[in-house]
Amino acid sequence: SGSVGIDIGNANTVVAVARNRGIDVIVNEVSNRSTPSLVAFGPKNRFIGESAKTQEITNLKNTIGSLKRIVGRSLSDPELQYEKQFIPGELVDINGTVGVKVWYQGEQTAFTATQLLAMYLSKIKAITQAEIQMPVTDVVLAVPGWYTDAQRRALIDAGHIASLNPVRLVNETTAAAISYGVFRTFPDGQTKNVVFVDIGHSSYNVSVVAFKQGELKVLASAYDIHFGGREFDHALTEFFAKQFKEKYNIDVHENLKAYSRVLTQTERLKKILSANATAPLNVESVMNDVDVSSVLNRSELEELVKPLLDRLVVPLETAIKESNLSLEEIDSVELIGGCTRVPAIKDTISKFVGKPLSFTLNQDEAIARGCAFVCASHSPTLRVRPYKFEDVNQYSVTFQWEPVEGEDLSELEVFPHGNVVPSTKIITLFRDDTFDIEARYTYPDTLPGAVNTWIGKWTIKGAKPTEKGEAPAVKIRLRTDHSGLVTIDSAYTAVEEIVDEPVEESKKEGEEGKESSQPPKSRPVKKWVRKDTLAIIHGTTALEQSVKQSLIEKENQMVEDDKHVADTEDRKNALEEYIYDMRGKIDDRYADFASDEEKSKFRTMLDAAEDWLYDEGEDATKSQYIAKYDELNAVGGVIKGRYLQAEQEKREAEQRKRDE
Ligand code: ATP
Ligand code: K
Ligand code: MG
Repeated sequence: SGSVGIDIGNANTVVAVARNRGIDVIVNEVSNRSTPSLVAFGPKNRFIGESAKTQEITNLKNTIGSLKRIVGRSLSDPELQYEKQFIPGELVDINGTVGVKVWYQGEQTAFTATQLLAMYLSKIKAITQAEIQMPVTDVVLAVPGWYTDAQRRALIDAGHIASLNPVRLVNETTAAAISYGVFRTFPDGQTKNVVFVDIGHSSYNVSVVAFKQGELKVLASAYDIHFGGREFDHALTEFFAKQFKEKYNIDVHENLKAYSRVLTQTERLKKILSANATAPLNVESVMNDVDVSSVLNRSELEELVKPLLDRLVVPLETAIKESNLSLEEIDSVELIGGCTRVPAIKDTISKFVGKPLSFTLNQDEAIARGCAFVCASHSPTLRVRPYKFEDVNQYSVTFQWEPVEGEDLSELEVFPHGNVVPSTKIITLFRDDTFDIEARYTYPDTLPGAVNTWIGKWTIKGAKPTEKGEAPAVKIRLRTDHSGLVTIDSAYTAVEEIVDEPVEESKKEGEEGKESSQPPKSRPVKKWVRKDTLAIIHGTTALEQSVKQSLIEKENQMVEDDKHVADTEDRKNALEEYIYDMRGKIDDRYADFASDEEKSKFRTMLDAAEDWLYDEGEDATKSQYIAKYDELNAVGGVIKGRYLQAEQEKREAEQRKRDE
């Protein structure tokens, strides 16, 4: 299977694949290097990616975006109130997680955000497989560094539902840093400090990264989760909405489609203003048969988004401060993400850091490329240069337990903010029975919007009293793993025993290699000796295996349904084409190969089939189209056969002539 990296953007998703000769970004079915992150539903099938974008404006409520923003959240999350302004569909609760109501196959139904993301990933998988002509299972997915444990687990679940194997999650700016560092040389012993700024459609992430030859370390990261191109578009669209109310007496807020069309044109205008001083905006017959038009210049745009621009330096300031580097120690500032094309953003950042900005990386593809590299390094078949990278823990994690008598501690902040990721810490509890350990985020206020602080509960089974009737020491390996997931790796009982340990004698100069006549010295030391491995029952926000299995089956069924609809459409097109093709040829190429009676009969058949296609055959089944095709071809095929036969004889006769 290929080594695939996926940067799931809120607007566009980019896929890169690592092969022996390097890393390539793959193109989708319409040859684009990125695919709209949308899933839509119709009367018969789903539309995902490009096809979802094409039908978006005519099917707004059934076209779902913001997938990465809602996944792993519950309906009661206050953050979803903010998110609602970008989602025309209705959000609902499905077993404690957020879902979206849609019309699909003629019925009102709802899918969880995890399922919707799985549908999207399933399409991305199909696009990738078609392009690389290889099965795809192992993938590395990029996530915003601000994702919590629940969001990370939900994304992994989505990957599984799409029959993918997410071997690892990598924070987006870290992935960009990897593509920056891997193919660069840093002179011996030298460190280079680089700030990565990614401003995309929905979020603004910054990381300060220290590079050395063959490795990188993320020193600090900071975020503004409500800062991206969509906030710009929203501010500008509100301005135009107000202007149109005064100028044309229409309120585009009253009409979802009208608002959406203005929004689309506003985004276009915004992009034009990144390269031009002024830009026009026109929407024909936006509502009530009114055509609207306007014009905006760059300084007006900057004024309208001033509240956003005023916040721009905050994450930058935070990350640099936490990295303990001074501005002078920063060697360069690399910009990625579509929104960093806005001149005012570039100017403000450049002014703040007091140096020119760098655009070394491909700003749309760096993250996916970094992920593909990481996926390749996990692959047993691909050989890649070794590269070490360390990330940083964003949210402090506390583990807690029910204390037993004599125990004064019931919780411990194990992985503080700023801690290295991945990392392991062993704690010791004295227990002689099954017990639970839970993890939660220590500081709710630091999380990305108010979320449940609970991370998970692990039940550790099988500890028994020792021969002396005492509770044995249980060593518990707590971990933030390489995907940023909080977990308990293993647990085992251990006893302190006196062990003889050889003493390393410091050899005197000149004695090197001399045989020692004395027996090797050893001394008794107290040491923890590992005894029984204990079973752990994991209780996290991840889906249970049985639930996941049934969602995998559902997804596979929907893929089948989509395929069936696409096949039916193909058969219908084939029939239509056959009718037109044969109607032309019967009086031309095949004219001499059928009797007048045959031709007239065939023409009648073709006419009838055409009438059928535009009547009840408009919406027929796949087998009906096939049957109709075969019926025509039973007659047409014979005529065509005579023609081909004659052509063959002609060629043979010519060949004989040449041979003579
Ligand atoms: P996220 O990283 O938030 O998940 P994403 O990765 O999909 O989202 P990008 O593809 O990096 O986002 O950027 C998309 C955003 O960049 C859109 O809001 C788009 O309007 C904006 N954008 C793209 N080109 C330009 C441009 N020339 N000028 C201004 N903005 C632009
Ligand atoms: K993107
Ligand atoms: Mg992005």
